[in-house]
Amino acid sequence: MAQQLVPGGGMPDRIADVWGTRTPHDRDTPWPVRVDTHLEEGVAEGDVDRWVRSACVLCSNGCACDIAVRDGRMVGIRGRAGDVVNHGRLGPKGLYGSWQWNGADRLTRPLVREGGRLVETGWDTAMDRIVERSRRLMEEIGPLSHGFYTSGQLFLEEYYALAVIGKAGLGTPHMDGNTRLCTATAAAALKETFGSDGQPGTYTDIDSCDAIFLYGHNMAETQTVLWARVLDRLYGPRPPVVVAVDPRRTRVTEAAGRTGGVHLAPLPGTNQALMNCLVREVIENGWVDREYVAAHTVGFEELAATVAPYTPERAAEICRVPAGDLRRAAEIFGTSDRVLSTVLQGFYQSHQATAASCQVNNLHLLRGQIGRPGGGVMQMNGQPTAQNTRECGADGDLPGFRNWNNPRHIDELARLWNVDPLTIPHWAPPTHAMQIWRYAEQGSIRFLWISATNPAVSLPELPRVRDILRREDLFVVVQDGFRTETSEYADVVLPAALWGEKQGTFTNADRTVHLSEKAVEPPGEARSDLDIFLDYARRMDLRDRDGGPLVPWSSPEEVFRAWQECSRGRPCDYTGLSYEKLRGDSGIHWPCNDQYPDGRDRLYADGIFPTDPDFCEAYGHDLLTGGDVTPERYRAARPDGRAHLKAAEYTPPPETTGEDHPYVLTTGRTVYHFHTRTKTGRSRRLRDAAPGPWAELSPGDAAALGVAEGDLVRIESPRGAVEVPARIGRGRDGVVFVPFHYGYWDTSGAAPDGRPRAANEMTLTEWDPVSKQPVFKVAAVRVTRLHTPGAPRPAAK
Ligand SMILES: Nc1nc2c(c(=O)[nH]1)N[C@H]1C(S)=C(S)[C@@H](COP(=O)(O)OP(=O)(O)OC[C@H]3O[C@@H](n4cnc5c(=O)[nH]c(N)nc54)[C@H](O)[C@@H]3O)O[C@H]1N2
Ligand SMILES: Nc1nc2c(c(=O)[nH]1)N[C@H]1C(S)=C(S)[C@@H](COP(=O)(O)OP(=O)(O)OC[C@H]3O[C@@H](n4cnc5c(=O)[nH]c(N)nc54)[C@H](O)[C@@H]3O)O[C@H]1N2
Ligand code: SF4
Ligand SMILES: [Mo]
Repeated sequence: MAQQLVPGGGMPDRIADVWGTRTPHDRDTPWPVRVDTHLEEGVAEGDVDRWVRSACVLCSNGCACDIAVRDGRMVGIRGRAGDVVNHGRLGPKGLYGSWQWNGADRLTRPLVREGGRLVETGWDTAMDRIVERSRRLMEEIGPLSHGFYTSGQLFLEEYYALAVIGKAGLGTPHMDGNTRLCTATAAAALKETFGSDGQPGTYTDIDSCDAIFLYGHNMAETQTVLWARVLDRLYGPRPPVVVAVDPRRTRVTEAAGRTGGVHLAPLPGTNQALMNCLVREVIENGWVDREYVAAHTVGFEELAATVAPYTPERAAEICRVPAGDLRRAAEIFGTSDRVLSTVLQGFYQSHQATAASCQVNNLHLLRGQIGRPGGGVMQMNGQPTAQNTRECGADGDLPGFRNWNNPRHIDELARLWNVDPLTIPHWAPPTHAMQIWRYAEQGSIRFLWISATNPAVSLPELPRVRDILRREDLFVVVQDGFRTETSEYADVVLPAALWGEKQGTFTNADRTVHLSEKAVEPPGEARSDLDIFLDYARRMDLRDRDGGPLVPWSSPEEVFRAWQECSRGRPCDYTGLSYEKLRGDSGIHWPCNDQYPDGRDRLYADGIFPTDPDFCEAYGHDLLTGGDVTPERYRAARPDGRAHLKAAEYTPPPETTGEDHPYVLTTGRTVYHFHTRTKTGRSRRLRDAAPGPWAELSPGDAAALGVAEGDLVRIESPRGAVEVPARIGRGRDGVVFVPFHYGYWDTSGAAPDGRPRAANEMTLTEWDPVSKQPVFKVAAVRVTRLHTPGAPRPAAK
């Protein structure tokens, strides 16, 4: 077993060596174990009092770990050797960002707004204010006055409690997660094609694939441990070929070159044209598995007709990639024995997000590459617990992947919760986040409860978001472990216990469920999100139809048991799990039930999909317009267990470049920070590794603009601007990349040096018509050089 002790002294330095030492292996052999450990400076393994079971919550990979506790404090972390997900490994965020914020400037008491300022108070005062406002609005306006904007970072039990409170207690359809910004398209693409959410593939597929396609997914930086798994195949015998679709040069796209694969670098916003071409090529060249398609899919004729005009030459012109590269990529897909695909934000955060992601599913169905070892699709998640937001219905879904448009599914929930079915909002789809913010802007939502997300940095078009949060008629509750850009607008701020300070379960991107135990006490009066939600329900006196308490639970495990009942018989069946079982060697995949007592790692091996009209999660949409497919039309298509091959034309992005704004802006991540940095920004190592924002320009564009490395540049869209140093190198001509991690720590919209720097100052309020996921990856901007560091700055305006 390899050991990577990463001691406090800083060697081996996993900032410099992000993926750690290689442990190469052959195809179809198990990924070797390598245990990564990091302890606080001055702490040796022998000093640790206890190791407490958990899994990392700094991305969707869900690496299993143990938290080191000493004198009641978290002092280190170690990967779990026996876990299916990571085989002991951890990445830089897991090692240096997961617990190092403890002891920092946490929220320890509730805050309420008094005379314009936030002041500390006790829980009773804070909760009374919330309940008083909530009751008044419920009486005067009704449930439509209430909106809940939650997260992909709470625990399953917290989402389920919140979902029941919102849907069966208050009866508001206005509940969604920041998962709308993150994995709404993963869910949508899975529903459209397979009839329900649920990741078909599993990480083990990496160990046996012959080709791996990454679509808009910078896995090397955003799922570092998964990339280490890929690297260990690339360095071993019989490595897979890598194909990467990304406008920038990244470690992933470099691997494509090295393995004899292809790097396709489309102009941002043109994925659908590229995908239509790949699908066309697979069909035209006779690489389709006709038998599989006939037995297990519907919609082939329409798909073939839609993609027919997308010749490599036509796609090359739209996407500005060489036609030969498109042909080569299609050939690799069409002729490899076992292909694994992963899809993420380069596809999801665009205007034809669901359409393009469905084409990835289509390629797999056309080749019968699904549910086989090494042959599968990963419609990735990003956040650690996004899967649970979706399955528990704390987003725009109903619990247990139930269909809002199927009255029998509503009746099931009503029976389970013992409420009138009419209480459960189902006259229209649940409200998506972008619409929730719109209702707040228009004044119909008057009460907005924000938990575990920082929208004043992460939503698009921040000048607008700040205006909404500032509205006098909007009562804002913010529940977080820290003060954030968003909390500064709140009427009430609730101090939440964070990871390591509370117990609960969560599910990663390949459906592996982990139990995270409480390692230490939360600081001051901070409480778990579950306790806060349950306290609200008690104070609101929410009751079922017999007058009993609607949410009678008091511990996470009780909520978990209630959730298991809710999941019974659904695709995400948890009935075979228990906290005790999750205390075994490894996390366990759902479904886990009588049929699959140890969990099912790969779905759809039998070619039977959850598309039956009585069972499916959704009847789907027109991919181009987002128009609903009616239940009648869906039934008439008789999918009955077959998957849908869905098609759509390419359309140009909502904002295109012109004379005023000649560059395309795209945004994303760096390996060293997580989102708005509330945790990683409090870790010295990660902060030092990436202390501030920048704009990445191609060498050609930099030369044309007269910009040298480090020069301060102003990037400006029709909505806002940032002023940040330039980095030269990895973009394609015409494309500027800005990381979205850097906010302000106060509400002014400018950093301490007075310069705006949040990427979302510039992004636009547009979304994919099906998934409603915002378009973070395309905006039109102009670029101006401001000055060279060292040279005197222009006088302040
Ligand atoms: N280090 C780190 N890891 C993380 C996170 C983090 O904040 N930091 N966050 C986690 C979360 S919540 C998420 S959602 C994931 C996101 O993980 P990723 O999706 O891998 O991350 P991004 O950087 O947002 O975008 C991926 C790539 O999309 C490319 N791209 C931009 N526009 C286009 C386009 O039009 N077409 C194509 N094909 N590609 C395009 C960008 O160049 C970028 O390299 O990461 C997770 N892991
Ligand atoms: N321009 C641009 N914008 C983007 C993206 C992009 O690629 N480009 N990506 C989008 C994506 S994919 C995502 S996921 C979002 C992420 O955006 P956010 O969700 O806003 O980002 P985070 O910084 O993770 O915010 C989570 C907050 O929850 C708090 N928190 C953590 N754990 C807990 C807990 O247990 N309880 C409570 N109550 N609070 C907790 C943290 O302190 C933090 O303040 O950003 C989106 N915005
Ligand atoms: S890959 Fe993701 S889950 Fe694993 S250690 Fe890194 S941040 Fe944590
Ligand atoms: Mo995300």
